[in-house]
Amino acid sequence: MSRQFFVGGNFKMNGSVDSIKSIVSNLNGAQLDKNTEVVIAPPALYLLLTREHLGKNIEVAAQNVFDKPNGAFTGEISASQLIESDIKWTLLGHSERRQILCESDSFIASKTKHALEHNLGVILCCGETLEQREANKTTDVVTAQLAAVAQVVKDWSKIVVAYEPIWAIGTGKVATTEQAQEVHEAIRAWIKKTIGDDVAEKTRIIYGGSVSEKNCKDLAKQKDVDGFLVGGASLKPAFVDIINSKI
Ligand code: G2H
Repeated sequence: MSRQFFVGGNFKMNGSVDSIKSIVSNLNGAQLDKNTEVVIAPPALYLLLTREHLGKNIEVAAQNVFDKPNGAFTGEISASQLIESDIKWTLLGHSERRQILCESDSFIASKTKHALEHNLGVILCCGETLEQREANKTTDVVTAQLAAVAQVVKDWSKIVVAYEPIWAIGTGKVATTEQAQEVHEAIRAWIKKTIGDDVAEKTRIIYGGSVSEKNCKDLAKQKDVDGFLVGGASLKPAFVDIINSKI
C-alpha cells in the first residue's frame, strides 16, 4: 500500500518574528506537491504567529509538549493549549532533547501517550549515536526507544516515526541511501512483529539528519523512506525542493 509522503520542518531554536514571517510567506507562495503532507515546527514562541499566517495546506507542530494537563508546571505547554491554538502536531523524542535535556525513553513515551489522547499527531524521533552504530547496536537502540512507546500506546495511527541517526544531525554527514533504507526496513519489521502487519504497512517512517535539496531525491526513492524531518534546510528556500522531492 502507498503511504502519503511526509515532510516536517524542525526549526529548532532558530528564527525571529521577521524570519519566520518570511519562511511562511515563501511557503505560501510556493508550488508544493499536493501529495505530500507538510508540517513545520517553529519555536513555541512563534507557534501562533506561524499558524495565523501559514496557508491551511500546511500544519504546524510544537517541538515539545508536556504529559500533564494544565497546572503548576512552569515552562511547559499542554496538549490542550496546542489543540485550542490549532496546533495539530508535536515532535517528541528528538535526540537534542534526549541528550541535552536528559529526557528518558519512558518520559518520551508518557508524553506521546498524553499527546495522542488529546488527538495531537506525534512525530516520534529515534536514532543512535556513532558509538552505538559502530558497535552494531543501531537496531537495538532504535527499537528500544520505540518499545518504550509501544508499552503505553496501542493506537499508532497518529504517529510518524522519524529515524534520525545522531551522527548525521546538523553535521552535513547524511546517512547513505542504503544506511537509511536498512534501518527503516528494520524499524518496519520491528513494528510488524511487535504491533502488527497493518500498522507496519501504514506507519510513515521518515528520515532526518542533514537532509538537503541535494540528497533528498535519492533518499526519497528508498522503499521504506516515507519522507523527511528537516532541520537546517527547513529555514531556507530550498525546503520547497525537499517537499517536492517526489516530483
Ligand atoms: C535532525 C534534523 C531535523 P538537520 O535533527 O530534526 O536536523 O537537518 O539540521 O540535521
